[in-house]
Amino acid sequence: MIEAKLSPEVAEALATGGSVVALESTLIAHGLPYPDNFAVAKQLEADVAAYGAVPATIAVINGEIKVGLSETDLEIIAHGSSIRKIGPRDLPAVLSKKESAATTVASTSDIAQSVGIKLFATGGLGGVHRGAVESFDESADLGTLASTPIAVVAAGVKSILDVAATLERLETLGVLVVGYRTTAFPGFYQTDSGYQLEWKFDSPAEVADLIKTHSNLESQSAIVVANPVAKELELPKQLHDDVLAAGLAAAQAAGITGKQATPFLLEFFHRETKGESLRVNIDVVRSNAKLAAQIATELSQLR
Ligand code: PSU
Ligand code: MN
Repeated sequence: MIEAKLSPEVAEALATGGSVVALESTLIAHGLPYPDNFAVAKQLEADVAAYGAVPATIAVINGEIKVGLSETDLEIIAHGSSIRKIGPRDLPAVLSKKESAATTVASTSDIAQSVGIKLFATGGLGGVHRGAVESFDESADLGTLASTPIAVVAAGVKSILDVAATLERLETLGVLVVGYRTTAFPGFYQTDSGYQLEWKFDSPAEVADLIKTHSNLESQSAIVVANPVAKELELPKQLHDDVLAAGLAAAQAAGITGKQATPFLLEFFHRETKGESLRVNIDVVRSNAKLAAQIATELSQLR
């Protein structure tokens, strides 16, 4: 069993059937540069609250799993370069050593689900890396989503990945992926990845009903609610494709593999696009946090 320390607001909302949205800490610690990341962490919490839900940012602080962070906790995470990025398998090690760590989509989902949270908002999911046929690099996010009943609002998977292979793996693993107001699978920095989805849901109430139905069926997998960045806010395609090609080449030249790959490429994007990708990344996570809060609020009215 996962034992976590809930903030008073989160504990109260969970006890009274209120709406709660989980937020992850890896995107703060390793996905965004300091000090913007601290401001974004606060902004995401405010966005969730503005739509009537309680934000629950999740991390490990000094050997304790926390659901709902204090300002001091957020500071620790935001100064994250020295903080580990941990998946579910690392939890016992970091707790045992009484360290602090940032949780990924996988470990955040695991913890959130175990305390009774139904909605989780992030930027883009992890998935199958390019060249995975040789490297075997597939994010632990996928395995966890297969066995964790929670709804994750994300702008698809990061475009640095092999998107087609990731969609195939999600199908194999039994993870339902639905588009929010679209059947075009989002491409993280871009509205459309070029891949199609079979399902489209058009309002927070419709998604809440889907989550309720999934729960009635006692389905054990996650649902991915794919929420695209608005067309006028996306990263221009040519810029995206050029920077991605350069970033993949730079990662290879520098021998970057494994869990360093995602932070390296995100940082490369932020630097080479002179902050444009950072702006899109922030738009994406804010929009996902707001949608998750709206869905959570609808869901608490259904229950
Ligand atoms: N989405 C973002 N920024 C991020 C991540 C997702 O917008 O930094 C993080 C998530 O925590 C995700 C992780 O779980 O990257 C995946 O890393 P890997 O590919 O090493 O499993
Ligand atoms: Mn990996």
